Amino acid sequence: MGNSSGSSVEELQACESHQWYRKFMSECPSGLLTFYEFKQFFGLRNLSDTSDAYVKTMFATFDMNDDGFIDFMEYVAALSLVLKGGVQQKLRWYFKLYDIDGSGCIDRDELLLIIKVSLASHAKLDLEICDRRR
Ligand SMILES: [Ca+2]
Ligand SMILES: [Ca+2]
Repeated sequence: MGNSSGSSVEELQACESHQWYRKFMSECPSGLLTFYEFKQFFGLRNLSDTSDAYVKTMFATFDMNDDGFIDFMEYVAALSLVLKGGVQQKLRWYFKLYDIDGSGCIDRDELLLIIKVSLASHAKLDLEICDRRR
């Protein structure tokens, strides 16, 4: 990474991550997010079975010690990786996210699921945008 100090992108990212930390503290004062709260947190409602399975995998990726909760440290670790991590780190994280059965490779079914979920979420986004325009 370059050492250009005070670039606006870095400032923006720092500001953005600060907001995410505050969101966690205000919406989750107990410091532990359950799967249900995780969905609420990201505003994920009325998910199809496919999307729900995907979000569950995402939750498991955040929940590094597999205790069924996302604590603040796990949240910060995942967030800082997504916001500030290098390309390699991000790729590894996304790979883990998409390799649902943890086999070490992304097979045809997993690839199909990724496509299905991203199409579904785009469709949902379009719907939400349409709703707002009304
Ligand atoms: Ca945990
Ligand atoms: Ca796999």
